[in-house]
Amino acid sequence: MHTRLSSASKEVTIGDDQPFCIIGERINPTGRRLFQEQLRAGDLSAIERDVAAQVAQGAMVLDINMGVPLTDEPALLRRAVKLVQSITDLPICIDSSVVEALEAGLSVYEGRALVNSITAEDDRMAEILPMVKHYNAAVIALPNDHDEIPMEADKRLVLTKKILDTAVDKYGLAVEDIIIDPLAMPIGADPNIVNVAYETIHRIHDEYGANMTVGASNVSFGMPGRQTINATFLPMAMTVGLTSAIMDARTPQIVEAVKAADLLLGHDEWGMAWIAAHRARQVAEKASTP
Ligand code: THG
Repeated sequence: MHTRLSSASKEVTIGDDQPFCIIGERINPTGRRLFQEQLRAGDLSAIERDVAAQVAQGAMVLDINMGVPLTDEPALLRRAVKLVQSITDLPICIDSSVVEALEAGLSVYEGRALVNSITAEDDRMAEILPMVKHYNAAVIALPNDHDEIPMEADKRLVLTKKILDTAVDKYGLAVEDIIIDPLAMPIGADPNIVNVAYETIHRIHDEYGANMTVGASNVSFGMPGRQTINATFLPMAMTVGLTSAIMDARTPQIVEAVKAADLLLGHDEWGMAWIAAHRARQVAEKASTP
């Protein structure tokens, strides 16, 4: 099962026989007050630094979320998509809860985008899936109903089936163009909630072979030592079938944990990527030593 994303000049393939797809989470104003103020004033310059930092550490796709209260989100997202595409060739994940903003982003995007996201609600699917089809994009789907986030894997599986059936039978999408988000929630809120995510990932992989992504930083929210928790969560999720994550791509500890898991799970034959990254670090170190 391969999900293809692209920019004007670069293609990325997500699949369970591919290196894990690292989607950089950073271009998102949630919890960043200064960035929110800048965006409100129409200043998008921080995005250029966010792109550079994520690209340098190994992001393969970039998530863009422009959800700032009291702004024209469609206009902001349109500008952000254009800006990011002018400085990097990585494909983009267009992240918004506002349908008009998703449409604005898609309308200027060059390539095959990832739309983030739909839920299992009929009205949400009816608004967004025809657009995904029209723009030949792929889409992230959350097994959520109305306002309820199901706490059991069984319910998440039922909603996943509903989404896949609806997207394929009613809106003519291919299963490989639906990326399921099995819902990663803070471990601090419930000691069993990450086990529920692992069970959901395992069963979706078994039953549908679908590609999946999660907001990986969610699991450590409110805990100390977030980076270690994130760097442990991801390889464990990879062993049960997670194929990508919207994650902190700027922290080497987390990215290296994912790359080591790729190697150990047979997605980096002969350690070619692992060894090449090591050599590149050696060269960079040598160059910076006087
Ligand atoms: N699923 C899907 N999409 C998503 C999420 C998901 N998009 C948004 C979010 N969840 C994933 N993105 C982020 C982005 C940033 C952080 C977490 C998730 C984050 N930010 C720092 C914090 O809150 O501590 C603040 C940033 C800073 O100040 O440096 O952790 O689950 N489909």
